[in-house]
Amino acid sequence: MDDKKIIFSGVQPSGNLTLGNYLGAIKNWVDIQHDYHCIYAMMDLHTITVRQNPADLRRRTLEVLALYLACGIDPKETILFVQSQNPHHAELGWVLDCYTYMGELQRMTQFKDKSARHAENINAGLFTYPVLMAADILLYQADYVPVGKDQMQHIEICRDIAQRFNAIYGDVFKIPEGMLSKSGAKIMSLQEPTKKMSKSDENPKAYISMMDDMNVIAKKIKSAVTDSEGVIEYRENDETKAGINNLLSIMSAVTGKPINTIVSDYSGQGYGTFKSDVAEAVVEMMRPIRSEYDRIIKDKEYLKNICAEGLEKAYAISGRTMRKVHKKIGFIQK
Ligand code: ATP
Ligand code: LTN
Repeated sequence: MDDKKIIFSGVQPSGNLTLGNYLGAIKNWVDIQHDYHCIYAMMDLHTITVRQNPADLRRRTLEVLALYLACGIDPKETILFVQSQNPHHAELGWVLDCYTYMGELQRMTQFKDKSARHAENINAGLFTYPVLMAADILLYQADYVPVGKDQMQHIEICRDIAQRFNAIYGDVFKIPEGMLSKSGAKIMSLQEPTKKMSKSDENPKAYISMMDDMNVIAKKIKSAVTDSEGVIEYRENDETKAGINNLLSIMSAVTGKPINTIVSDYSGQGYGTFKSDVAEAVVEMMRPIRSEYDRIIKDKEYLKNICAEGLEKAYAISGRTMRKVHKKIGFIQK
């Protein structure tokens, strides 16, 4: 084994991926893939914490994989697999449930948000979601977990659970660290820019889907909510500037230019020109990804083969951790 560190992350196939998922997570995965051993999964076990239509879930799981590939993830270097196909995730999830306190889970922001949004279905899986996520990460002894800002609280609880377990049984789990992308870690809704852009928002104008047509993307950006001040300036803690702050963050994440440079490039200009330029930059970034995606998604055999190969490698790694856990806890070896 070389001394490259291990990366684990994943996205739920709960809807069409958004510009937020891309800029906050996947783009970063692509940028770092040669410097680490990377393992990325389609998190379908997490997805069923909210009711899903089975046919849609099946289709979306392969769509998410096709998007990872279209964005530039190299399946020869990276392990890609479907979470539910590796039984170790649910298995370690159960064990870790017994080392997690109700009080810790009650504090999770995502649980509070999702239970407010799905009041008719506040199930136990939604509650223990972060424990399953901890199992995902700890199974692979990951050093880093590249995610958007909204997931950092889940990384913190993962570290707490791992440290608690290690304190009892010795060094079983590597303690992972979250990894935020330099820009784009939190892309906001285009309609309510104080809320994060989310693929499950009921208003499709609020998010840019990776599946949107290029003219739809441009239209959504041009009709993004801003303010009436007419000044292009980044003011982090000023809520009235949330719309412009967000467009500046998007522009910066897409072009790689620092926000300050963009602000000075547009000094004295109106929102119209700025929005058109942001729209064009996003469209130009998405166009090649879309055409690659359209090509890859047709080849279901290819996609299924990648999952099968990835699963075999993932299962071997997670099996080592699982055996260690069984032994430490006192389960009888097979
Ligand atoms: P849902 O709306 O179904 O909860 P989501 O859009 O939040 O889903 P996830 O699958 O939960 O997407 O997240 C996948 C990855 O994308 C995570 O690393 C998450 O932090 C990141 N991410 C999601 N939304 C954003 C956003 N608006 N800005 C930056 N990163 C984001
Ligand atoms: N909760 C994550 C998806 C996820 C994940 C993980 C991310 C599930 N398990 C393990 C990183 C590592 C989300 O993005 N909402």
